[in-house]
Amino acid sequence: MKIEAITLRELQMPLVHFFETSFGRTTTRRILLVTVHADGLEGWGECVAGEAPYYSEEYIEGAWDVSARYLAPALLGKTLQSGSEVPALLARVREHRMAKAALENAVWDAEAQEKGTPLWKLLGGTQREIACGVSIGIQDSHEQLLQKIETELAAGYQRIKVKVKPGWDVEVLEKIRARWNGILLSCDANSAYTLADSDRLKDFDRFNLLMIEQPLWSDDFYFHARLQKQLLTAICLDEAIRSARDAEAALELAACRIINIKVGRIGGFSEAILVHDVAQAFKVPVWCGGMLESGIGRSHNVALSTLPNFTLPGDVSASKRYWKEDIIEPEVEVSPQGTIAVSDKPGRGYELRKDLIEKLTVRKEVLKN
Ligand code: OSB
Ligand code: MG
Repeated sequence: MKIEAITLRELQMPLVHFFETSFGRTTTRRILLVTVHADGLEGWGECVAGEAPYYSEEYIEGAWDVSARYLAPALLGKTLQSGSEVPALLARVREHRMAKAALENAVWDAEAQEKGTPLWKLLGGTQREIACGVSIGIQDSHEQLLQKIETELAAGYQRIKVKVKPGWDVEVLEKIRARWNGILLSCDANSAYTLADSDRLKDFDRFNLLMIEQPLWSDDFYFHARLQKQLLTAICLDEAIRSARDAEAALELAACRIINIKVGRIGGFSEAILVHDVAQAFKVPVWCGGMLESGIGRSHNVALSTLPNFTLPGDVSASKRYWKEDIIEPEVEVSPQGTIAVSDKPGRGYELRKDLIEKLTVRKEVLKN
């Protein structure tokens, strides 16, 4: 396929309920979508960068700029067979993984359509059904959090993850465990602690958590390895793992026992598959994380989650938890057993609601050679 044009667009989508982590609260997502136009096909990708550089250094304005100025021009006019050829073409630009992932994944999306294959099969997926958990943000009160957990458990989700930070941690976990002793429960600190908090983190051991996600600095393996030695609870790295090389280094150091794979953070499907493979070789399970994506990113997360070593429930949950109306059809729906069945349709398996996408678009730029 010859890449004839690339469209960048920003959508603004208000969340049904605010989402708060240790680094801040989001009420409306500003979402950068890219469309790759090739041989009459349209491949779509989503850049998961936040509105501000708080989760990582990437943010929507920066991602837009680097995409328009450097990344899209490196693809325009090129003839490609596969999404797997994209990383080499973008390699001259350092980092900017979320911006790169949107473009690479759009090419995979087009490739799946061109080959008439479901995207998940093209990626090497083997599971026809994926297990779903939910990520629940920091709330205004403990009561509000407990109510949310109750709703999600009733909906069938297989694992509850709560966000924690100093001041919203032990007491919260105590209350959850007092009410639901047996559920699969984990927590995510988004780098809110330091080694000075080791005793507090050790205290988390009494809650029988499936994992503690990214307790320490977003760029660290070494001190996570030190902390892991002191904890019974498994550490899962999110922010710190940006490549297969990172995964290998972290696992060799025993900095974690579980990895959260986010295709945006890792820079695209090709590298995400490599991270999956490294973890598998170390017999370390992975799961698919989320970044409050619209249906496009969500459908790509569903496809990635079908790879064999995605053995823990992911943060891949129903569209309606985030959006009044999602931009795909059907929306992502989760069964009462907390699973999503993958589609055998060619491509991403979900149609686009183009009228709604246009309606939500606040900025658009078409790039051509
Ligand atoms: O750390 O997993 C995270 C959302 C934004 C930024 C970081 C994270 C999250 C989530 C939400 O936990 C996952 C989802 O999309 O449901
Ligand atoms: Mg996380």
